[in-house]
Amino acid sequence: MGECTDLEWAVQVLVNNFDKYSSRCCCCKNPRRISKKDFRKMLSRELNHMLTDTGNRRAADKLICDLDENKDGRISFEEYWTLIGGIASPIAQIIRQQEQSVKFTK
Ligand SMILES: [Ca+2]
Repeated sequence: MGECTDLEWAVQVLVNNFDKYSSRCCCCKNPRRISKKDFRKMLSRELNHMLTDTGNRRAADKLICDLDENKDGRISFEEYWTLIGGIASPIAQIIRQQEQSVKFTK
């Protein structure tokens, strides 16, 4: 692929991160999903600055439980995307607050 825009790059990073931790079931053709164990690994390795308590197993299990909409015990791409959306919204607020405070101090 040639040069990407920042947004295209960001989406690729998110998709690659999902691929890194997800796997396909060997006996069926189901789409890739992240197991609970690998999801905990992903939280503690990739999101330890933005989510608190990522090392806390009980907090991680609760998050998995909340995200696992179809209750199959694994995180699908759609369920993973819900997590990303959930993180993006408070981060966007923080960025806007910072922009506001920069405007006021100028
Ligand atoms: Ca699921």
